[in-house]
Amino acid sequence: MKKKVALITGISGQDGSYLAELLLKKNYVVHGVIRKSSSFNTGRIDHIYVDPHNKTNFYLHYGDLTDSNSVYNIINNIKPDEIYNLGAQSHVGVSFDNPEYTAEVSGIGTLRILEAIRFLKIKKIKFYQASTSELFGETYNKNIFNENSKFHPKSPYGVAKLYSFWITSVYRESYGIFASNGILFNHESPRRGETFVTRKITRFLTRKILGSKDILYLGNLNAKRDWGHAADYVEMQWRILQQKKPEDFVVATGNAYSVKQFIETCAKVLKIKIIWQGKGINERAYFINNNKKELLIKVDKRYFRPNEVHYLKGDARKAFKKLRFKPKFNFKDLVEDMIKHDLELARSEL
Ligand code: NAP
Ligand code: G4F
Repeated sequence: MKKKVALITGISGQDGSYLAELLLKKNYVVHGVIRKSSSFNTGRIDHIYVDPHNKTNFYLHYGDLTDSNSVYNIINNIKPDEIYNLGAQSHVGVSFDNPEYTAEVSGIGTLRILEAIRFLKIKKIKFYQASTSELFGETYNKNIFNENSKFHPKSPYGVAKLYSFWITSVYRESYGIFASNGILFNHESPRRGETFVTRKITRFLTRKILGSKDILYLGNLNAKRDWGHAADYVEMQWRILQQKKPEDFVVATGNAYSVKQFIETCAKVLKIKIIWQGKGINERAYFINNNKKELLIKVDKRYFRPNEVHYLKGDARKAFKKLRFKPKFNFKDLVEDMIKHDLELARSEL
């Protein structure tokens, strides 16, 4: 039987690397788009690339979502069965500093792919758009968001992704392209970028218990997120494209925890005692070790955003039913997985 061919933008990112592994296990030929960078940016996929088993089914191409020609040429050369558009400037905080670039990559980048599919008239292509819970932004009456909830993005990233969400829907309705949005709530893993809050915390705490003298500076400790595991969520990305008809799905766990609760769960897993003192900008966490109190975490307003999404919790009942979504990792499993990995990493750095 002819193998299915997938193209992944953002293959060097957290989700891209898990999705590539998943598709290779499912016997796909996987092509990925990587950017030219002055330093190595393929750390999450090097193990796939060097594995001799993947010699004839894993390919990387230089390209960029800001460059229409590269997007068009890659799609034209590969003629994939499925395209997963995971490439993005994906950091909400950074999007306030680079709003135009964020719009180009995370917004117009999606249009560039859809336009290539339209021009090339490759009917078989199924398109997945990495949409996000950042589309919801504001909490109105109900504290839980589903596919029918109102959108109210609160960052340049959220607005760029809102464009992508709607242009995906418009190309589906206007041109009959199989194009679906996965509206994914936060998902983390040991491969999460180190500037996102969960990984920033697990990297810091695991170094700390091995003797680091550093202090961690964080922003809003009270923000709540619905945190799942990336390995579970890429399976849903694939399942969304295996449906008979293109549709949009919310993917979430249905539980929300604050940044502070994330820290406390890490402390429990690491069996360390921390106490909190002060309020607001003066809030601090201390590490209690042999009855000695050592400063661990301080709030730093440099990490506050000009506009904050305070609360995100998803209602994924549609995905539970239609995609048979059953996450393997709960919140504690996720924290344990990240801590275990980062503890080994910290030890290897000693
Ligand atoms: P990530 O780790 O930040 O990965 C982003 C990927 O996009 C990287 O491979 C990056 O390449 C690539 N990229 C950045 N700019 C690009 C450009 N101009 N052209 C082509 N590729 C570019 O993000 P992630 O956590 O895996 O998330 C995957 C997707 O899901 C993103 O679109 C994100 O916005 C969306 N999403 C994520 C979450 C979440 O909680 N993780 C939730 C909802 C939606 P480099 O490695 O070279 O930087
Ligand atoms: O880890 P974060 O930066 O993730 P955020 O902003 O929720 O965005 C992530 O999830 C979205 C899905 O909802 C994705 F679309 C997006 O691509 C990305 O993957 O921040 C989480 C929360 C925020 O409220 C932030 O203000 O943590 C708060 N926070 C507190 N201190 C911090 C910090 N965030 C970061 N990055 N760094 C801090 O020091």
